[in-house]
Amino acid sequence: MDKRAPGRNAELGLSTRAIHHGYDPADEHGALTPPIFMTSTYAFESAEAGSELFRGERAGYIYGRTKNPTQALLEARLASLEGGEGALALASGMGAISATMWTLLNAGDSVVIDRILYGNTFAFFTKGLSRFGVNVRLADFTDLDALAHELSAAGQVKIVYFETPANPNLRVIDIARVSSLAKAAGALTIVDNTFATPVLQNPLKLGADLVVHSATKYLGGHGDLLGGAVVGSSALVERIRGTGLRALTGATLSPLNAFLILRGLKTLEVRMERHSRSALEIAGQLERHPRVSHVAYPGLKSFPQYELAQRQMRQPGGLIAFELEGGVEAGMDFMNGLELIVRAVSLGDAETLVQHPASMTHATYSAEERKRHGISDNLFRLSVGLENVEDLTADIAQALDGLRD
Ligand code: 4LM
Repeated sequence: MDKRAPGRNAELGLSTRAIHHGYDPADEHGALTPPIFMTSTYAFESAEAGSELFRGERAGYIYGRTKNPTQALLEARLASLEGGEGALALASGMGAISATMWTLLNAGDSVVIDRILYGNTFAFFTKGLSRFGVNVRLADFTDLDALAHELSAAGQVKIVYFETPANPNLRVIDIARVSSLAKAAGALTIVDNTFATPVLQNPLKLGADLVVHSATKYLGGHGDLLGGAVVGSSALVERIRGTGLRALTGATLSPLNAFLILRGLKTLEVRMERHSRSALEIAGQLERHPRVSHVAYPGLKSFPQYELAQRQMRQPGGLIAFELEGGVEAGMDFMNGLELIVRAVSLGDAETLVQHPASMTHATYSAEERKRHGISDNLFRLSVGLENVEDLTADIAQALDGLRD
């Protein structure tokens, strides 16, 4: 579409770009759907051409670890949706995060990370990178004074890293204000936009330098693949491709999965609307139920950062965190009492999923760390899917009503 309407793409709507950007059927025998290039390597026109490709004197494909045409189309679309110059597709969200950090950091560098992160991201920083001489410091990013203090106390900070909404308790971080504090301190801001997706917010437009994604979640959208992405300036993204992907992780997305994510992107906007609408209804149902002691959902007026969420996010998203009267035991009984909703980690799928962060996705935090960081052991997380909402509310009602007194 960019070829047929050069210069017009920026004006096109998000779904239009998710469906058309970067592909012209005329280039591929008129095929409506872009082909999957299942190839590991590429034939060089001549021996000299191969050498020129390696020296960067000629554009083209060399080997599938770093570039593939199906991935390239996915990368163009993700860059367009997030408002970045470039994007890099990787094998998983953890692949995207590790390739990025290993490219940008050296032993002796400092990073400041938010206290609430997906469990394995937290482990990557605090138990992984820290083993290689990176100084990993933690701050509560909802407290901007504390963050500013940490930025000055840590010496020169290279990277400021957070998720918003954060996994698992959905705390919302002010992207514009954190980015400007980081910039003033000479640090790059990196935001994990997995929970929101580019449909709900665009961190790059609010001052962030890079966005990372677990494409396993909403971008793929169907629970049938693992994938990841990094989006930002071409210079940063190409550095991550050349170092973090090519030499340090080899975390390459398969062409088939690139195709599946491209397919998922076509319905991303309509899916996010449905996820958000159903989640708002379910969050209200939970809030009204006497067995539920706490509900965290950015679309509820009772959410402590409701105003910020309204300002920063176009819709509140599909994830809800909640606690029941009776704590973990009641929550486990609730999970076991569900008949339609599936007990599983991950999120962003068509199926509604429920899990217990303290013993599942956030078991990488010690009990002491969870307490210190404000991740309640009683918290349960619901990823609201695309089923008919009345079937979901009925399942939740019967599981809550079935709890022992
Ligand atoms: C989960 N999450 O929470 P891969 N960033 C965020 C995430 O939630 C995740 C990743 C990165 C869950 C997985 C089991 C905000 C993952 C890591 O799983 O490596 O694609 O993404 O349930």
